[in-house]
Amino acid sequence: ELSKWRPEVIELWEKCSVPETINKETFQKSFIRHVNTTLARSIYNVDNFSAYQATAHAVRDRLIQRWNETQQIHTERDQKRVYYLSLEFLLGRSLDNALLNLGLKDSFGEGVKELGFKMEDILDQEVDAALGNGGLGRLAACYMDSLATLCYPAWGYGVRYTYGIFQQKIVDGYQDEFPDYWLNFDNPWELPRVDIVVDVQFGGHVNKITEGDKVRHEWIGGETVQAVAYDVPIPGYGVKNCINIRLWNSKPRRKFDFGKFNAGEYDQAVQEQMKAEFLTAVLYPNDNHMVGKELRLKQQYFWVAASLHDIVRRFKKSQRDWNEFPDQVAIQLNDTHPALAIVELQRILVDEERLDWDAAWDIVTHTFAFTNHTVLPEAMEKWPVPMISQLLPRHIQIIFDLNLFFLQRVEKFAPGDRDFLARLSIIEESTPQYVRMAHLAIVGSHRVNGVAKLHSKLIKETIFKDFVKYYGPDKFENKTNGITPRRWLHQANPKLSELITETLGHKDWLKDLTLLKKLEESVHDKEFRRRWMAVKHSNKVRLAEYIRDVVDVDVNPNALFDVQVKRIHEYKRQFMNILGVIHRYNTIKSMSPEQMRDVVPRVVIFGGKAAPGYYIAKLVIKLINSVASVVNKDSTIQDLLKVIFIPDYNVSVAEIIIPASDISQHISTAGTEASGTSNMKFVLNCGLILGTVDGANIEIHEEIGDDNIFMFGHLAEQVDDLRYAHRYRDVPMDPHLDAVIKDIESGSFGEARIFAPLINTLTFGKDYYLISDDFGSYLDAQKLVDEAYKKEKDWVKKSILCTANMGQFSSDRAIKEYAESIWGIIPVKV
Ligand code: GPV
Repeated sequence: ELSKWRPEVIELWEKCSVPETINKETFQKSFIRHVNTTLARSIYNVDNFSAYQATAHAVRDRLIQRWNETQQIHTERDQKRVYYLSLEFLLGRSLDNALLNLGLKDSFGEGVKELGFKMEDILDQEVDAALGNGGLGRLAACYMDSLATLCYPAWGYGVRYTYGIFQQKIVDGYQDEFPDYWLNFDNPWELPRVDIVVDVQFGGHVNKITEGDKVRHEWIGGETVQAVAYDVPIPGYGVKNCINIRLWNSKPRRKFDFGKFNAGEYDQAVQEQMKAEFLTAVLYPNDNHMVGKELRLKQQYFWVAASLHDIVRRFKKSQRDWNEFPDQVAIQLNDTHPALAIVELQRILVDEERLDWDAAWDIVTHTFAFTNHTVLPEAMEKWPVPMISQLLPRHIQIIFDLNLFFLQRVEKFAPGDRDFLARLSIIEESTPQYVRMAHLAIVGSHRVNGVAKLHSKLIKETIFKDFVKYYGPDKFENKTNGITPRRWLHQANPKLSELITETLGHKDWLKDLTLLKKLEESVHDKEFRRRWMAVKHSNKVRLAEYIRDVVDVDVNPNALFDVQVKRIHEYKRQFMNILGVIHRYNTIKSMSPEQMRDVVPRVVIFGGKAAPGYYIAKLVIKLINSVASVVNKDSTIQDLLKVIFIPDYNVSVAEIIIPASDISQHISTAGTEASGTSNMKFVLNCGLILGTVDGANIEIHEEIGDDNIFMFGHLAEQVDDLRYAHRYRDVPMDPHLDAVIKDIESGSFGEARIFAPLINTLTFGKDYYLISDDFGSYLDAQKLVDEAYKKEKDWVKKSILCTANMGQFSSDRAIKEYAESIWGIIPVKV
């Protein structure tokens, strides 16, 4: 395609595109140029925010270069690519991460200092990109970091929400939600691609056209919404590779309804236009919970259709045969949110590319793979057939056809077993009928995976049991989650990172986390232990300052910091934690001064958002704050206990909290937390954990050993029987729990009637999450924590061994496993 230019032109391009060397001086030039031109400001009015913008733009210039080179070489080599489809990418801030991954932090830091700014202040200006709810969205972000760092040819596809996850404020102890209008001041981390626009169709009808002995289908009419691409560059660590997340934004078509316009209904014509923009306006704020809003289904199809169009267009450029599609393209479905992609690809191949049905289906099933992230029934996506029919009339036909052919094969496998057929069917035969998205995802994929060993075992034994019978066990795999050590240690905990690098004598551990193992040798080194503790202490001081700023409470950095930060959910049992806090409070209050001298002072820290419609979760927040306001001003307990609820927990707040924890809680009812990923972040940052036998806690336990973790509670295999007992027998409540409940009911923490619905979950609600069953062993485990914390030397050793044994939990390990056993892709290094 170069041939259209004269040689002199090409030469000039080459001369002008030599990348500038990057150092302090060239950075400063670039900074000032951006202040002057991009921001149209001058030395007279640069504040910290413009300094942030100018620095971000200077970094962005370098990212774009790398991004271009990466795309160029990936196109040239034309290797198989993976496309990671995720409705959520919880990226957080980008500047610090980009500076560290590009190795520019020191030189740029010097550069801004000489210009009269502090890098810390500049970094603090950035607003989080919070296009996700919790673990699922953050996992996607960690995976993009690893895909870039390991040089895989990969793209992310997502939605550019105008409003990310809501901001949480606490008013009178209750959660209030505020819109997260994160694009308020220009976003330097995205490149608008006004030239990349895809038409997405909704509604209309299907014509069946017979041509000889063939029939084809034509989907026409309805409305069209346009998808515009915004590209977000993701730099790898210590490599030139820089990959792309393409986020789609909806906008109205430029042509509009002139019929209405001419009829004098100008305002109505404009309103219709505005509706199109609304499609990508807001991220749905539910975690592990399905709410069947039509707009959400529209978002899903909009994003899937635009992404597949893009993927198919890229494939077609290479002029290959369609059979080669699965050799060039792997598509990973992050949960069932993008499951319609399976139907859309079949539609493109059959209706538009005119492949025959079976050939098309063979391509589809060799292309897709599906990750499941939960076994909770309320989280399983299903959409009413009438809703899909209205919005996507051709897709619903394809779904019924796929299901028919699938069930015909199942019928041959299990002749006459109608119940088996009904259980496997993609369609739930209720009134109205529903499409079960997980079933669609399994039938349309060649591989299905869970996200931790226990979870992957449970999906095979419970929700997908019948599919295992039909397909055999090999279609189902485990890929234990991982986290990126770049953000979650190097960036969030610079002091620990430095100490590790100095001790090991290299930085290679950031690309091969198993090298941390060597830290074990230093546990006997007294000076090393002193420095290790000093790092933890200074991180606790940093958190204490943050707590003073946001909630105006003084906490003692020498106290044991006990943290539970994650989405508020009944299955995660923050309720059990705060009930335990009340028990501790009452125990201390009943002590003599001598006894009190033996108590380990504790700061119990909570953080997390509740879905706006989740009444019980919101009451848990209220209870935590009510307990906090009583405990924190009770001078009779001599600062032995403080309770803090940190508002608006998000990625950048997590970066302050996690390095400062002594102990963190991961206490879901066994079998309910698919994996958890913050458990990995805490342990990597040398915090011990108190956890149930659930999710990745189990594998962390295996790696770090019995002495360095506090595990308690019933096992997943006992849960059914325990629930049965609550349902059909009179199970006496744990006596300590009973005392705590009576205390709340007596009004010790404010008007008791407020908390009645919460307490009812334990009684009338049959204690579905088994708080009473685990309460005794929970309190016992907490006692062990206190005793262990008193033995300072041993505690530091445990802490070191935690970090040293976390090698397995890098997202690099996880991504390599996906690449090798599911996607079949190889690195292409720039
Ligand atoms: I489904 N997860 C989430 O954050 N949101 C969801 O809607 C669903 C799952 C989480 C799981 O709860 C975690 O256990 C897991 O670690 C995470 O997904 C990543 O796999």
